[in-house]
Amino acid sequence: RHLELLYAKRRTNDAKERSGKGLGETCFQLQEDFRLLLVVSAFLTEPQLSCCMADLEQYGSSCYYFSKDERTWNKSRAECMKKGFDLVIINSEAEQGFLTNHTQNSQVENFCIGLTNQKGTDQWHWVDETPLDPMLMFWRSKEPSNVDENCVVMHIGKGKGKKMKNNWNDVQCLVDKHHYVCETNTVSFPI
Ligand SMILES: [Ca+2]
Ligand SMILES: [Ca+2]
Repeated sequence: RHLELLYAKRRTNDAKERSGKGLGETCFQLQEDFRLLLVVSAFLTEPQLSCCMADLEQYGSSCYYFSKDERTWNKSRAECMKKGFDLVIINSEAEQGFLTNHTQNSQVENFCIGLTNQKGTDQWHWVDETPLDPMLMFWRSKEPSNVDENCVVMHIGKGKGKKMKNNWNDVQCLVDKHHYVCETNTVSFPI
C-alpha cells in the first residue's frame, strides 16, 4: 500500500517534469527522488511479505483451507495432501481459539483436524507424528469416548455449547463424513 502511494506520487512528479519546469524545479525533483529512494530502501530492509493463496485464511505463519465438502477423516486427509497441505495441527491455545472462532459462525457442525491414533496404540499423535501434548488438549467432556473412534474432529455444534473452547471429539475414521481444515505455511515474497 505504501509502495503504491509512493509510485502514485512519482507519477505525479513525472507529469510535472514533463510540463517543462526550470532548473530549480529539476533540482527539487532530484531531491525528491533521492528522498523517495531512501524511503523505498527502508522497505527493502524489511525482509519479506507473507501471505496466503486465494481461498485460504491466514493466521500467523499458517494458511488454512476450510472445506465446503464433507468426507471421512482419511479421505479428508488425502484431499489436503492432494493440495500439498495436511490436516490442521493445533500447536497452541491461540490456534485452537482461532479455529473455534472462525468455524463457530459457520453452519458446519464438525471439522476434521489432524489428530489420530490409528496405529493401534493409545497414543494420540498429530499428522506430522508429534505426540499430543497433554498441556494442549481440548477434548469435550466425556471425550475421547470410544476405542473404535480413532480420528478427531472439532465439534462446533449449534446453539448451546457452541462457543466452547474444549470441542474435540473422537470419531470413526472411515465411516462418518465431516468438513475438514487443511493447513500449510504462508508463502513469502521479498518486497
Ligand atoms: Ca498449526
Ligand atoms: Ca467420541
